[in-house]
Amino acid sequence: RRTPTIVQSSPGLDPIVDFARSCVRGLYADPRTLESRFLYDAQGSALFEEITRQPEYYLTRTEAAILAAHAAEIRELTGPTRILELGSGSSLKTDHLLKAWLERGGPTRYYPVDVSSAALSAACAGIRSRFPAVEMVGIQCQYREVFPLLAQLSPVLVAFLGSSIGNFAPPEMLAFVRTLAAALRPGDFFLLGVDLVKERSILEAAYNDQAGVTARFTRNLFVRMNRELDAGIDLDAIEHAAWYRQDQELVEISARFTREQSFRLTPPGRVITMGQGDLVRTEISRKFRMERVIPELEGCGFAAERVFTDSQRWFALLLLRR
Ligand code: AVJ
Repeated sequence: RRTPTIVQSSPGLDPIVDFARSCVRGLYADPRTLESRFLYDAQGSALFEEITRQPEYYLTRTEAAILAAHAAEIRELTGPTRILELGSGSSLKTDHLLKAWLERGGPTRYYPVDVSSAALSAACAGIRSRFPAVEMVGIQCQYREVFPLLAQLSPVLVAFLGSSIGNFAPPEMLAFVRTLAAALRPGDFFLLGVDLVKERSILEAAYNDQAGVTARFTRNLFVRMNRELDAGIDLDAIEHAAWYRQDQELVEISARFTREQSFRLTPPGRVITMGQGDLVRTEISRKFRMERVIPELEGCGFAAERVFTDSQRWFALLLLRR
């Protein structure tokens, strides 16, 4: 039995210190925010997987159906590239891509990238058992840390699925796409999943599931602060809040404090006071319009090769060429 290979970026900063500093910075900011990347510890990644199975959360299901229908065509268009997936999570959607690559023969090389080592090991073990023929190296790091490796992996398809790009504010998204384009070689590909603008009720249901899994996902960030930063936050006084902001075409996800409380994050040991009703934004999830996002991506150095969508036009998969 070969065990999955996972490489880790050299930690420049102690992960606890990184988390603590980020929380202090965000909780003293106006409006208060926490960085979404910290949602994905082992529990958070497992909770996100559970979100993708909720009936209201149409994104994963819809994207998987688009991939199932078009993976072979995508492989036709890209040729036998390596596949590097950003934010691979459980990588189940990736099965469709790997199947299409394997069916055409030749080596299939897959590089899942994830910040969560638990999610990455689970994803690698799953792929290894379902696709023993795939040559795979898991890379545990933040997205931007992988950019310097891309030129060596060319010809490569970078997959960024699930509308994870929607977590970035507009300027950050543009910077991210430009940096990616600069790191790729001409002729390489970028496969991007984007959730599309739709009716408010559908969007708000997706981020407020009946079973309360999304609420547990939001609250888990504070569970993590208690565990890793010894914060002593009263978790019963935190509720999940998510609504669609039509003006900005994004779902804003926050934690709301239902009672006043003070807590301390160690290091650096600063006291934070939250008032009753105070909100801490944990995520934005942007919704896109095809006619706007495609020119934007083209302005960053990509050419739209093909656009795939579902019959309801709820979600789009964009195949872009560098
Ligand atoms: C993983 C960022 C795509 O925005 O839909 C789902 C995260 N948060 N429910 C999304 C999420 C709450 C998800 N992304």
